Amino acid sequence: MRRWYLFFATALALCAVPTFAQLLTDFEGYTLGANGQVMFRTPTFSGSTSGFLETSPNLSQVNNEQALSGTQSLKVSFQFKANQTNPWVSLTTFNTANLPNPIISATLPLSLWVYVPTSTPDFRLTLGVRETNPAGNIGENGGTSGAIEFVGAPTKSGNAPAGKLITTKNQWVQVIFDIPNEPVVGFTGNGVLETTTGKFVLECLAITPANSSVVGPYTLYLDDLAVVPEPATLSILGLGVAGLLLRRRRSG
Ligand SMILES: [Ca+2]
Ligand SMILES: [Ca+2]
Repeated sequence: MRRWYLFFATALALCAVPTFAQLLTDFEGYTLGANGQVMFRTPTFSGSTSGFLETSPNLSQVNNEQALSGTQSLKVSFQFKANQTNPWVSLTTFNTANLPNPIISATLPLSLWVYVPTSTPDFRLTLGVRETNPAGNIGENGGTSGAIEFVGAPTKSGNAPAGKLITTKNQWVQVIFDIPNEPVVGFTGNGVLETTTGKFVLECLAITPANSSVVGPYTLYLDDLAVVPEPATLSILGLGVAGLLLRRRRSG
């Protein structure tokens, strides 16, 4: 009887873990070639950073050149003008036609996958969250009112945040912003994460060149943005299951 219970509890725990991730988008089902239409605007859309950029390339485009899940991802491509001070790009979700201003959790990590071709120079990736106190579900439109904080960057130069350094080329890499435990620096905000609802809006991905004098072009692919369980929660759950099995063995 207890053995069955243990088996059932273990199976339940193992099954529950993967389904807990809440997918924001995998870019499947959207028209190939759609540019600035799915979650993210084109690189030059944000007035905060458009002055740093050449007008071409200017892509946030649904494509099938690379994909982690399915056959599609989002191809992002841009180039900086020469001789810019503290250049960066705000790849914003501001009122995009599809999946605008998506709500994310303030207490759970945001995961995304990035593929960087060899030709793209190294860059840093930062998560911009907007404190809109959204009440909706994860992934729904959380609105555009509130201050913006940079998550995953301890410092910024000018307004260019020094987020996670991305150097791996030619393969999909998972980038996790463990929101409750990341360094935070203010953009329009005060550098402190604040929410009355336990949620934020994913306002932008900030891309900062590792070497500010390297103009690019920068091309990268994004896929499978999701709110995922805390790594610690997974470990504790795993330890709990292992502990149960061990106890069962010892007592048996
Ligand atoms: Ca995909
Ligand atoms: Ca704040």
